[in-house]
Amino acid sequence: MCTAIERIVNEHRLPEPVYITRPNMPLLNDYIRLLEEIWQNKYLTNQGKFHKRFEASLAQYLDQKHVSLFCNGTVALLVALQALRITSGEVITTPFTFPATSHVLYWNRITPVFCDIDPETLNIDSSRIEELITPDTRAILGVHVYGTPCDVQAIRTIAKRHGLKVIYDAAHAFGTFLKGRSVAGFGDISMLSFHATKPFSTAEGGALVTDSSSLKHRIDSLKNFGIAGEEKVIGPGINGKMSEFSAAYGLLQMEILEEEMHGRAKLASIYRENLRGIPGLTFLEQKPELSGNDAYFPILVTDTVYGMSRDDLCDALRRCNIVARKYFYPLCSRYSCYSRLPSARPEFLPVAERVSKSVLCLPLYGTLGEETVRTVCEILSKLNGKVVS
Ligand code: T4K
Repeated sequence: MCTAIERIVNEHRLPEPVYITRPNMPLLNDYIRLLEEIWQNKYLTNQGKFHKRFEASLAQYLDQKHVSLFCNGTVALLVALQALRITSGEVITTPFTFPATSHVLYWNRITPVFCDIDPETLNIDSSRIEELITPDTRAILGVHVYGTPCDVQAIRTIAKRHGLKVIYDAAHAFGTFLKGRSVAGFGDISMLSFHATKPFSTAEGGALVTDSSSLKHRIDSLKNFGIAGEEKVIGPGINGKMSEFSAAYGLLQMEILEEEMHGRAKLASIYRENLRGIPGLTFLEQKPELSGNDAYFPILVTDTVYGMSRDDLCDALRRCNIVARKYFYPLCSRYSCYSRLPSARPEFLPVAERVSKSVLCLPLYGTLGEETVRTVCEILSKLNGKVVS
């Protein structure tokens, strides 16, 4: 590492690691009060009182007809495919996502067909979907990456034209609203993740959202071993249930959600203000029609302009105790389990390849101090142009 970088690291190194995220936890005493109720009821899982209350509050907050709670987002997505009876053929999806998105297809014996992404939104490029449709295509699985909605209208039109289902991995999109409508409400089914690393969390947890009563019924039995009555099993289900401990925690999360969103929005605006104009660094611009959740703050590093590669920048930040993350590198299409698929060839995915090699997510969570964000920006500004020897 060159001396100029060494000097910046020594000057700005933070005393403790600053992680990409930290969960916003409710007051312990508030949770203890709910735990006392659980202790009294002795109902720990299987659609108990807290589960019912949490499901209803989420449906109300999202303004959606049906929400089904799950033990995590991955199992929820597995069940979404089963509920739509998509268990063979091909599904068109994005390679620029967390492994779970492709893996649920594989676990359902479906071949993922990777589509390139839009350079503006970093989501599946709707203008490239139709060329990938074959007689085996069953559905489109979009991901609202970093909470930015996919081109939902174009995808709906394509799906209608070709008789395909639409599923959204909305793991990042809880609390985002497009023209006032929850981003969790698009497609036949949307999946939410409430993992500890999300702005809204139940430690582990997730949900499926649909406006179809019959799908809600099928989802609820599939996540409970396929049971549809004491003496009735409608199909090979799984155990995807959320416990009362997570549901009670989720209810308390709803009370502190606004504060978390507010904190994130403020910090994201400080990032934007201070990073704008640093040569070779760009970030996603805010859209007036979108009320976002600031789940992540991704920057894209153009090494030839910034003077340092994304990987060297990530290393330099780590030396300053700033634990930025390369979400999402490598692309799913690069994993050994998918890299031999025809659609996984890098030359078919030029935008996704470029973005995954240049993206870096900076720390962002409600309780991250403003001063820390300013320090991260100062370091990014000072590192600009410092060539790694
Ligand atoms: N689809 C998409 C697009 C997703 O992004 C995800 C999950 C899914 C589907 C699947 O949903 P779930 O089945 O998980 O509900 C994390 C999360 O595990 C994962 O949920 C999330 N996406 C992904 C983007 O990030 P890691 O392996 O990068 O997390 P980890 O353990 O390195 O944690 C990051 C930082 O967060 C830590 O350095 C410190 C902090 N942290 C983490 C945990 C777990 C805490 O402060 N407390 C904690 O309890 O995957």
